[in-house]
This record gives sequence, C-alpha cells and structure tokens, in this order.
Amino acid sequence: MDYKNILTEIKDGILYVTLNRPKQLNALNKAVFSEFEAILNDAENNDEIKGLIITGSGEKAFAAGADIKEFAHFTVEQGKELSANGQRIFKKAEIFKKPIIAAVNGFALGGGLELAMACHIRIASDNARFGQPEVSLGVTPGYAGTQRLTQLIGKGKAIELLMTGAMIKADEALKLGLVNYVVPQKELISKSEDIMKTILQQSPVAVAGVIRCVDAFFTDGIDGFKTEVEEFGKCFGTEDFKEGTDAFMNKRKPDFTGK
Ligand code: DAK
Repeated sequence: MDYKNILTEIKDGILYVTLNRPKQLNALNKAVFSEFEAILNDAENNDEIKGLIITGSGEKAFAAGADIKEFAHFTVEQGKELSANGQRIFKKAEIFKKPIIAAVNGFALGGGLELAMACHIRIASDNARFGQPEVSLGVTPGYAGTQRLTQLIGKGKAIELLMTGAMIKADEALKLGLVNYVVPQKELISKSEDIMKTILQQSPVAVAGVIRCVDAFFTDGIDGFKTEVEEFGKCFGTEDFKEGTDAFMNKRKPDFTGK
C-alpha cells in the first residue's frame, strides 16, 4: 500500500497507520481522508491484518485538526459536504470489525481528537494535548466531536470543552475517561501493542460482536439489549466458540480462527 500522506506497515498482524504531514502537525486534509478510507477498506478485507494502531508522525502531534488552510474558503454547501464525508469515514472506523487503537502522540485537536474518539481505544503519551478548538475559528465541530465527546466524558464537561475550545493535558484526559492510559512518549507504541496483542488473543468473532453491541448502545432506533441477545446467540454457531470452550475444558490456550 502506497499513500502520499499516510504511512502504513503490517507487522505481526497489526497494521500501523501513521498520519504523515508532520510539518503541518498532521492536519487532516481531503487527501488524508480519502487515503484513510482506502486504508480501512483494504484492511477490512485483508486477512493478514487483525487490528490497527493509528498514530501521528513526529513527536509533536497526532493530528492538530482538520486542515484549516484547506477549508478556510469553503461555502456552506462545501462545509456540509466536508462534514458529512468526514463523519461517514470516522463512523466506518467506529464500527470497524477489527480493533483500532489510537496512539495519541501529541496534539489531538478538532478533527484530530474526533479521529481519536472514533477509534475503539485511546492511549496517550504524556505530552498529548486534547481539545475541540473549532469555536475559536467560528465553526462547530464537524466530524461528530459534539456527539462522541459527550458520549465519552458526559455532557457537563463535554459542553465546557466544546464551548471554551480549551486544551487539556493528558492527565486530565485520563481523569475524564477520554483516554484509557497515559504513558511516557517512548512507551506509547509498545503500550498500544500490548493492549492490541491481548485483544488479538481473543476470538475475533466475539471482539467484532462487542464492537457492534457497544455501538448499538449509542445508535438511535436500535435496542442494544436485543443486539446483545443476537450477537451472543450467533456466537454459538461459530468455530471460535467451540474452540474457546474446548480449550477451557481441556486446560489449554485457545487458538481462534475468527470463524
Ligand atoms: N490546519 C492546517 N495547518 C495547521 C494546523 C491545522 N489544523 N495546525 C497546525 N498547522 C500548521 C501551522 O500552520 C504551521 O504551519 P506553517 O505556518 O509552518 O506552514 C505548522 O502546522 C506548525 O504549527 P505552529 O507553528 O502553529 O506550531 P505551534 O507549536 O506554535 O502550535 C498548535 C501548535 C497545535 C497549538 C497550533 O498549530 C494550533 O493552534 N493549530 C490549530 C489547532 C486547531 O485549531 N485545530 C482545530 C482545527 S479545526 C468542518 C468540519 C470539520 C472541522 C471544521 C469544519 N466543516 C464541515 C465545515 C474541523 C475543524 C478542525 O479540526
């Protein structure tokens, strides 16, 4: 896979996705979005890839937001299109059937934080900074920041961060539940790998089911409890379930195939 704005590498079943515009603090322009979508599409069908770790190039930024220089002169219609397109792509990440971890290695602002929030798990380096500064630019967040921040940290603190545009440090993000762990920057990828490897030892079928069930909690018109009944029931027809229970009863480690 060869992209201009994103680096990719597959190692031990993990696809490393590195946003690669370090001089622009990995700001997300249209090209990044379309490359990211192509990467997700490819990863979905590539059996070699079991999970994704997304990070930013350099030591300063995960992504400092949507590319302000690119959208500065957009019309109302272009603004709506930009937002709808970004939301669609980030939703793809949120309901992706393979686990996605955001390794947040610096600024995660605006669209950058929205991308991190669309991932299943967020690990931050101790120099990471988080915020939705869009109001300072005269726009509301456009890639579902108002929705996912509220889901993750609750209305009271979310609306404060969204209305003030304030930036918070990694330790505060941890307290708020915005990130799962904070580690020194040099340990960021290894911590992300540890968590990913633990997930990859589980049944991929069951992990994908968990992703769908959790998403159902937040999806209008879908009963998450019913979704769980369905997902739970489906597992009984899988090879992974037979393998998992057999391994338990025979006191051995399971070897899941994801079937
Ligand atoms: N876009 C484009 N370039 C950016 C950028 C961004 N978001 N953030 C940084 N850069 C560029 C800077 O312009 C600078 O480039 P040069 O001037 O050297 O060419 C380079 O990256 C280094 O940045 P700084 O020199 O500013 O570095 P500092 O360490 O001094 O400051 C900073 C770091 C992160 C505090 C600062 O760069 C900053 O405040 N950046 C902007 C952060 C921000 O406001 N982010 C939110 C972007 S708004 C929408 C849909 C979605 C969105 C909006 C509308 N519609 C549907 C309409 C989403 C909006 C956002 O994400």
